[in-house]
Amino acid sequence: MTELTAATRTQVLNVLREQRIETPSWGYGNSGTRFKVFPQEGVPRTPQEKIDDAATVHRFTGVAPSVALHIPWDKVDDYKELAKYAVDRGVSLGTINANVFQDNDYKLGSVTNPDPGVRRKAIDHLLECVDIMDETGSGDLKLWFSDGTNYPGQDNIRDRQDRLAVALREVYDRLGDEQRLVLEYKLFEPSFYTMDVPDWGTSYAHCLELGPRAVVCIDTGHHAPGTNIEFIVAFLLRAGKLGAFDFNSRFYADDDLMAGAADPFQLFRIMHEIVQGDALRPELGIAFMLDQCHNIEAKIPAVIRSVMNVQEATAKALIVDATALAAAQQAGDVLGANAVLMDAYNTDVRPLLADLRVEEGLDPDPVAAYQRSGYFERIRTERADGQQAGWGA
Ligand code: LRH
Ligand code: MN
Repeated sequence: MTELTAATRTQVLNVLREQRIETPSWGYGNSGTRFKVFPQEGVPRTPQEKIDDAATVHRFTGVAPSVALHIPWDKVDDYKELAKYAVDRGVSLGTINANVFQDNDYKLGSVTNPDPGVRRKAIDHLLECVDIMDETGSGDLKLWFSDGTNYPGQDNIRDRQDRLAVALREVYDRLGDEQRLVLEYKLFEPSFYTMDVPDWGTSYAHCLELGPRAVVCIDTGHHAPGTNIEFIVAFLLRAGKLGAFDFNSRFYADDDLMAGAADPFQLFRIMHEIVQGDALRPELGIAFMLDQCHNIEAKIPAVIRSVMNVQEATAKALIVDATALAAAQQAGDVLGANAVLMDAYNTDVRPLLADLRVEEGLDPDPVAAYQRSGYFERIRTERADGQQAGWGA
């Protein structure tokens, strides 16, 4: 149990008060697996209703003031109006996620497709997403490509990298001065032999080639089992190329379960590298987002719980006795150093976070407060008819 001095406690609370966790619009819609998508009562039908749910999460947690959009799942006629709709409800529109993974033309790839016509179509969608960012005032364009191959010989691996580089260059050059390209990698699925951006190294190399406003997105579900993600965090932080996180958790593959649910210790180790790198400061520009699917659990409470899991991992990382840790590391005291970290991890920080919420005028237990609010009962009735939002896959 790590004891906190009053000064440290105040410092930790100040950092936690400034934490910002972006929630995904698609986390409020229906989602599932290839076997089944289970609809739920009260699921939003429009981008506006997804924003209402995101605003509700922010109302109860105080640290989720922006919502990421996915195009075309959140397509509207007037994005300026949608941005105002969000602001009027206390949130802002965040990262714009492009989608070149659901069109029939992209079977053999989007920007890496052997067919130049298909590549053009995909690049035009990415450029359209930058136009949308100009409307919403979003800073980040997040690119994840399902592009890859399923069988050896299916296509030329190097040619696909050349095609990818050409597309990324065109999009990068279109960005405004305050805008960034955030390149997300994924080891496999939906392609099962090669993915064209399979790992952090490939994303990092393309981002280096592009320029300073190209950064890497780490989705915690996109690695081979056993991958030491906090090493990737430390490396990219040192290189100034860590741009964003898609937090979720998994037991096996890209399970997209609630952040911190499957492996809270891993989330703590990741946040420990962030805290050590002093990377929670907003000016570092690292976007902390959730990217999850709530296939069987109630969606809004699941997002609230996930935000709280990230807060708890962060609070544990912030209470690590950095002086004692550095001393033990310098002394080669292996067990001592590990014990300092485990002390913090094994410290119950929930009372600290409950106090913070009370200081911020929030209920100490956001999930219980949401359950008592009647919000679900209201949306269940209001949204009884109409087409529920989903991935449209
Ligand atoms: C791909 C991914 C990507 C999103 C999608 C919803 O697996 O992580 O970040 O576009 O999920
Ligand atoms: Mn993701």
